[in-house]
Order: sequence, then C-alpha cells, then structure tokens
Amino acid sequence: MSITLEDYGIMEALGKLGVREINNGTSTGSDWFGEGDLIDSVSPVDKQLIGKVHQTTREDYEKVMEKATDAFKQWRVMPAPQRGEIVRQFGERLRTYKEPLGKLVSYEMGKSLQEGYGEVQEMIDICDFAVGLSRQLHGFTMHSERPGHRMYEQYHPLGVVGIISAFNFPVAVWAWNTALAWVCGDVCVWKPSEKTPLTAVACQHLIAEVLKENNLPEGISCLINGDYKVGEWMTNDKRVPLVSATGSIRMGKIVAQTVAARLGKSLLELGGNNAIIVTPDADIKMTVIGAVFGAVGTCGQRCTSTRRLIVHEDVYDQVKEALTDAYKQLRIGNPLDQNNHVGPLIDTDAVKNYLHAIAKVQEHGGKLLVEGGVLEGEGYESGCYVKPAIAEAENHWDIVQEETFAPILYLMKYSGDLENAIALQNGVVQGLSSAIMTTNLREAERFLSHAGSDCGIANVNIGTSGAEIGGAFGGEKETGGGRESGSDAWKVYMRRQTNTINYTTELPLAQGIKFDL
Ligand code: UN1
Repeated sequence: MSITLEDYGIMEALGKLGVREINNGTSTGSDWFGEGDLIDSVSPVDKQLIGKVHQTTREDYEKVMEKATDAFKQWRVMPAPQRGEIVRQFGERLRTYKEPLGKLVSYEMGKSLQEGYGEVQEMIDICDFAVGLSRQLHGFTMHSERPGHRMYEQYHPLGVVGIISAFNFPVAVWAWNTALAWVCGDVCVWKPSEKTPLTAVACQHLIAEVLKENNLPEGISCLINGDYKVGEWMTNDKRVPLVSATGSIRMGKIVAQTVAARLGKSLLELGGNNAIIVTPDADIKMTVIGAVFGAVGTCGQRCTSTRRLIVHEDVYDQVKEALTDAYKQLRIGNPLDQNNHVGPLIDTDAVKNYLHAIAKVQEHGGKLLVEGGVLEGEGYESGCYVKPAIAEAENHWDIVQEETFAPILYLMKYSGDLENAIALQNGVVQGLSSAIMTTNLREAERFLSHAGSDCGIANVNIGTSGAEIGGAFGGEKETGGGRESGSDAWKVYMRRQTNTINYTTELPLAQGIKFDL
C-alpha cells in the first residue's frame, strides 16, 4: 500500500486490530462468516482504499439471529456483576488498543487524531460506568395497601438489542449502547455505517477475544454489515425487542414506524440543530473557543455540532470580529497530522450538501462572513476538504431549519430580552443540544428553567458538543426522544416487572373489592 498508510502507522494499526485487506463483515463473537458482496472502505483523508468488508446476506443474518438468541439464554442468567466483569475486561482491552483504534477511527472517518483518541476514551469511560452499574440495576419497593403483602419491582434483560450506528461516531455510540446492554443481560447485534465498516470489524475482534478467553457463547456480540436493507431486517424482526438507531431524522422516522408497527421499542438519537445563545454578559473569549470547537470539531459532523449562534445586538459586532479572527487560524488538512484542527468531510456527497447549503444561504441573501469553498491542490486530492464557513442568516430560512452535516455556522442577532433568544433557539424541529454563554446567574437559570431551552441537553458556559458519558444523552422533538449513555438510560435496555407477594393465609383484593365464595 502507499506511503501515507505507512507514514501514519495505519498499516501497523490495522495489523494490531486484526483488520485485513478483505474482511468478513458478519460475526458472532469470534466466528466470522459470509461471502456477500464487498463494501469498500475508502479513507476521506486521501481516497486510499483501506480494506474491504463482505456484506451480510439474508442467510448470514439468520445464522446471527440464531446464535444471538441462543447466547441470550446463557448470558441472561449470569449474575449482572459477572457480566460487568466482562465489560471491565473489554474496557481494559480498549485501553491497550486506544492508540491503533483511535488512529483507525481518524483515518477511516476523517476526524482529527485527538478526536479519534477521544472517541475511544469515551468507549473506555462508558465501560467503567457500566461496570459500576452492573451492581446497581435496582428497582423500587413500595408499601402494599393490603396487609401481609410486599410489592417491589425488578428489571430483567430484554433480549437481542439491535444497534444501528452512524459514520460520525463509528465506535463510541456502539459502545454506549452495548456496554449498558451487556451488563443488563442483553446480547447485541450491531450494524455500523457502511461508510466505516473497518472500525467495526476491529471492535468486534477486540470483544471476541474477551468473550473467548472467558468461554462465553458466540452471539453475545454480533456484527452485521451492509446498507439500510440490512438494517431493515432488524427493524422488522420480532426477535429484536429493542432497536437503537443513530442517524438522520428521515431514517429515524422510518425505523420508529417499522418498529412501532410490531410494537417493539426503539431508542432514537437523530439530528440536532444546536444553538449557542450569547448574551450581553457573556465572556467573549470563552464564547469563541466554545463556538469554534462546536462548529468545526469533527468537521461539523457531530449531531451536537454548533450550527447557530444567537448573539445579542450589544455584543454582536464584537463576537463577529473575534470569530472571524479565530477562523483565520484554523488549519485544515490531514487529520492524522496533529497540527491540523479540521479534517475532511466523510465523502464527496457530503461536500455537495455543504455547497448546496452555502448556495441556499446566498439565495436567501445571507452574507458570508467567512467564505467557504472546497480546498484543492496538494494534500486535498480526496476532494473532501472544505473551508469552515460563517454566514449571517435568519432562523426561519429553510436551510437554517435543516441540519447540514458540515462546518457552516449561522450567525443571527437578537435584541431585547433573553426570551427572544430562547424563542429562536427553540424555533427549530430538532431538540438535541443547546447552550448559553453568560456570567449572569438570572439569565443562566432562566435558560435552564421550564420556560427555557426545550432540548435534551442544555449547557451554561460550555459549547453544545462534547457531552460526558455520565449524563443521559439524547434530545427531544424530531431528535427522537431517546436517551443513551449515563444516568438511568440503562432502563430502556431492560423490561420492568412489578411483583406483589402475599405472605398471609387470606386473599384480600385491592381497592377493597369483596368477592366471597
Ligand atoms: C454524535 O454526534 O452522534 O457530545 C454523538 C458529543 C459526543 C457524542 C456525539 N460526546 O459531542
């Protein structure tokens, strides 16, 4: 292979992670099989073919489901803290392989190396969280209205959890789901994005080793690969009680309806259109750092990326100037080179969407404060590198209402009371993340109050992206309503059972009903 792959240690990383030139894309633990058509994994960094993965065929899928359902029978009876021990070992494995896996994430997906490592760290963090959780899967006890009766609730494993993940967080979002699902006693079938199949193959190798070393059955962790059709097998499959899907609103609506039609459960983490409100009392230096990282981090391809900046008229010019200055310092290029802040978009279709959004802004008469454009020439041959742009825009424009997965920041002005800014912030269909920059306690609390942000995540003096795993992650409205990761998000991976036990010799009925024979 070419010099770049070797220069940046990609070949070495692939070797360490067990990824080959041609890989099976279907696996139940350490068993790999299938001869389906090949998916090419091409790096957006330099358009090199990294490897190929066999798609899952319908027959392969049936085999996976059989193994998974079988494995569930054994896994669910293992005490939860023992399942936690397996997740602990997986977290250890991730610590060992953080470097090569982070590098592969960066190269296959295009995010900066720092963010690639950060993503693996997020996997490690959720494993740690899940290990503790494995001893805390608790329910309530209640007082019964009947004498000599005890009432309590308990949580039981659900079964096979289907995970559909997106290219932008190719490994962390899988880990959020799977680490929790495993300690809860579920087994997982993962369909990663067809744009990032190799990182998924690498993760499956790592967990397969752990399962094998512990003599656990095939099927606790399964991998399937392919496009939306493979995902549809899962959404339609009654053997999959929960489908957790991350991606676009369009995709989420289809998943939700298909799963609901069979009365299954879905956990949706869909698009965001996240804003930062900048009040007259904001610390402008902090605002700029938060907004720039939020807007250009992962090249604007996080569901938590900052897309709108709602700035009070009193500080508008100051913020505008500071931001445009900061953008001048951004270095765009190979994400494996740690001098660069911004890597490429995922592919040339994403570049088209970016250009389309900029054209739309111009049609509306929006002014570009920092011009965009596709970068050309040495180092940019893949055609996926774009310049982060800032445009003055209005909230109600169609294009501003949409989530464009690219580094375009819309700047808008508000005047008068904070209420006006909150109305703009909430005036979109999405409801994932939001933030306010202010040193004024009253403004901060109003933003967080019931009359404030309508998003699943609301931050003060922090940008919209970069959530920690300890809190529940997800959003309202068309973001889908799901919650993953920390807090009590684990409950969605289990079924709740209420138990009432009578330890007397009488059989009194609830609500005082008399029924004598
Ligand atoms: C996503 O973009 O789908 O909060 C997840 C963040 C990351 C996760 C983003 N921890 O930005």
